[in-house]
Amino acid sequence: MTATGAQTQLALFGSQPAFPEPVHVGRPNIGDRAALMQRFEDILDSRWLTNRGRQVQEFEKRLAERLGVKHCIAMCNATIALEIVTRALEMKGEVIVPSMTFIATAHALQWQEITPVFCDIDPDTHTLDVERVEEMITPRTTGIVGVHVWGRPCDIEGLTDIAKRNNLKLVFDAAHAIGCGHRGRAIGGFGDAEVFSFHATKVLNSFEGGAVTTNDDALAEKVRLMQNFGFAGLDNAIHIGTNGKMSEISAAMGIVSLDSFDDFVACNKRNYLQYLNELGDIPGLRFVRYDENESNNYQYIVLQVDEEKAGLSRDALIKVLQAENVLARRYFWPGCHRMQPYRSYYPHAHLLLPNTEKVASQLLILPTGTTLGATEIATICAIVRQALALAAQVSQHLASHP
Ligand code: T4K
Repeated sequence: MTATGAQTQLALFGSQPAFPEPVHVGRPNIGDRAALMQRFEDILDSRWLTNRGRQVQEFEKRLAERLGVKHCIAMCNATIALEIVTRALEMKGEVIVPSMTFIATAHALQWQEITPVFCDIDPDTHTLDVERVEEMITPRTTGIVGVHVWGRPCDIEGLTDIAKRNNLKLVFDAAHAIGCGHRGRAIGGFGDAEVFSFHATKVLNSFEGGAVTTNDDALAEKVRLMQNFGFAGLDNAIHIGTNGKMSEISAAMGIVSLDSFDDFVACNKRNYLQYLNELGDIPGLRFVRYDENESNNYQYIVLQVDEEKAGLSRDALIKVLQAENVLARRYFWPGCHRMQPYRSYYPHAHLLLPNTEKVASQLLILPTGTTLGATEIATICAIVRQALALAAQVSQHLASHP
């Protein structure tokens, strides 16, 4: 991918976009292709394509070792993994979740006719506000699903304490958090269970995929049963179940991605530091920062735009970027509570979610990952700087010509 240079003329004024091809958020990282092809050959030769073959077993073992957790159950995706683990934990009635998350977190509950009760977030961490969680508990509450959004851990101790005191199950949606740590421990072993996503857009991908991790032997056994139709041996279903299995080809991709994981993270970190360096001091722009005392995967470049100080709204900035072929995203706008079916079920939910509403209206996600280099990032930063400088000129002009 080539860009036309850091001192680009904005396409808004009739010139060519800075990037001839779209620059996406979520471009997949791809590891050693030869190693991947060899694994594909092995799968075909073995004629064992799914149902916990060698690749899935190896992927699960390596993930469990890396995360320091007793059990890792590979899944076809994180959404099904969330459905299975919350069901295995017998969550029902109401479950407290943030609205500031991908819709899958809420849908995994609603799909089972569990009511997702949307709770507000802390405006700085973007994760569940523990005090608000406590207030949302009712006699129908059976659990909490916290989300380590952007890979930054929830207030794990606070949520664990609330869950214990109120006899609630606690699951973490760790879809963003592979390779991230909390107080020196890898995400993966907290709560009753954690759920990862290895979707194509994630720092570690298996095309589609996910995993449940837990240190609870009985829960792991139940999740394994439930992901494979409840089968305990041949022709013997002993439990209700579904099909949550990961295929061999996905696991092969996962293993090859794991082999290159540290390189992917190093690249993400380089990109993140460049963005901070080039845009970090601009009034009205604030990047989500990662705690350098912990492990991070730096997979999301999250920029918060304060329109009053920046002179340009988040949505206007997105439009400028799009005109330049930079397809920034508005994760997680407008919040689950403003999407269906929740918008119809709870039309007043926004009244209890002021921080979610504000944050969701200000965030934009910028492209990163191994497909981007320093030149492309410099160009993206130049576009942002130019857009803000132009907005400032326009408002100065308007102020001096009332
Ligand atoms: N919990 C949380 C907190 C999550 O963020 C997610 C998923 C889940 C649970 C559920 O996990 P999974 O069941 O998916 O394992 C994308 C992903 O599809 C989704 O997995 C992810 N979160 C979410 C944050 O992003 P969309 O609707 O934005 O996808 P889409 O098709 O617009 O693509 C996103 C960007 O990636 C685009 O710029 C295009 C680019 N892309 C996408 C694919 C698939 C590529 O460049 N190549 C590709 O192969 O949800």
